[in-house]
Amino acid sequence: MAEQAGRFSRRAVLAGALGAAAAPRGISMVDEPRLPVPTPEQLAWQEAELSMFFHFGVNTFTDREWGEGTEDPAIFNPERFDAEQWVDAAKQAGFKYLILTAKHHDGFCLWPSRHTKHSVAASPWRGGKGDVLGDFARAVHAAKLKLGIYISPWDRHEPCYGDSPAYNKHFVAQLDEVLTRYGEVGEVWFDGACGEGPNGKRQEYAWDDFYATVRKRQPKALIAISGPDVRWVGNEDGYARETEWSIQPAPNGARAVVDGKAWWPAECDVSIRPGWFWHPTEDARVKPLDHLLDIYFRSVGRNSMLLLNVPPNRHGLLADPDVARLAEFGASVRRMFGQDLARGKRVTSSSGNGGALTDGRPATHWSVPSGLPASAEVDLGAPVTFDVVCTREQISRSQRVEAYRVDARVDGEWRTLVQGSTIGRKKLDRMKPVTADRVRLTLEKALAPPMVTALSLYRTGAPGTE
Ligand code: FUL
Repeated sequence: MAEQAGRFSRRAVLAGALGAAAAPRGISMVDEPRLPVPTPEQLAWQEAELSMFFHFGVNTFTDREWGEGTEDPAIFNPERFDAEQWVDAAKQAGFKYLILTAKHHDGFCLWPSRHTKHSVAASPWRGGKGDVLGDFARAVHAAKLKLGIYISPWDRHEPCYGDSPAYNKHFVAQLDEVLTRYGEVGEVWFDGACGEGPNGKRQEYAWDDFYATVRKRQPKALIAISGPDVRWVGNEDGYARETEWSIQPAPNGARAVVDGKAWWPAECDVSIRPGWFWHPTEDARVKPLDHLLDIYFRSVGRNSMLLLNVPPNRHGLLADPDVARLAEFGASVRRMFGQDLARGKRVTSSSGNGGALTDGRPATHWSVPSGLPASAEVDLGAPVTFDVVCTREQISRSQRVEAYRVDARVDGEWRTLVQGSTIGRKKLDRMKPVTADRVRLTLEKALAPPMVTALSLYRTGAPGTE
């Protein structure tokens, strides 16, 4: 019941964006239309592809998903806590932004906050001198990865919750702490969940104050989910839609608005286990490798960031099955995309510089100044077998392609392999293995003159290509 309320609230915050699967209207293909583009931080974030969530706190010790706020800090004692172990496992598997639940809905703070007694300082762990967020931040920075902080506005412990001005002040003070004590922060993750306060009053969050605090203290941090820089994809399965636009109706707080639209790319959150927190019975329910790879194709391969949750256990460590699965996942992704079979192959295009598609250089793109459809044909020289076609747009110049097609010449006959819609940062199309000596990309419809940086071919053996 409560859980439903939380999910609904987050949806409500995003109402307007979620229905926007279709192309943003009102823009026609003219020479250089005004389209929103990513900030440098959004661009770097999208290039990173993989981020990891660590749900950890009193729920880890109570076997619950949502705490009540009445948990005794005495239960928090992860006696072998080692943030470096978490960070190593994430880094080896290719994850670049690591986000810790510094405070979940139960209100227990994983850092010693001056504004509440309900924190690690009241726990027996390290004699009350420990700081989970501090150790985590140090390990993330030492590994040269990006630090992310999840801090729940909904707080079931804090007595002033529900007295809106008082609680908003309290929350801003806590935000200020986590944003000033731990070095550079790359992402701040706000959940929209908003329950009743103990006094029966409903808390009205002062989002503008929250955003202003982040902008002031960490101008480079992306504000995610209930925030204007990164958009929740709308489910917790890790799946984006086939058609996924980073151009969206501008949310409140957007940095740059162009004709009512902003750059608001999607993030796909999902847990490696059934729950967000660690539960003793779920060590045997870590998602199989094929499931995780399928998620990769449906998130990263659909113009989105994957945010995979891996919850530490009561020892304060990632459990063995999760560590093993992450290593398999990282190795599989590296192997699958290790060799681009189209790299360096000759391209003939109906217009523009099609050669940019196979030159392996992200900075160059095939630019089609006017007139669609336009096509570019890759001569593979000899029959080549592949099962994934990867296309990429030059998103520093916005997202433009609305419809494309991929055809291949198999035994002298052309056949259509893909009839697609959006491309965006990266589109991965899976198929049964195809052996072809020529592959043709046709751009059929676009908001503006398309700029496509890459057409790559891979033999992956991935799930969905059997
Ligand atoms: C949800 C929360 O209520 C869950 O507990 C979890 O933190 C998930 C990522 O977001 O809305």
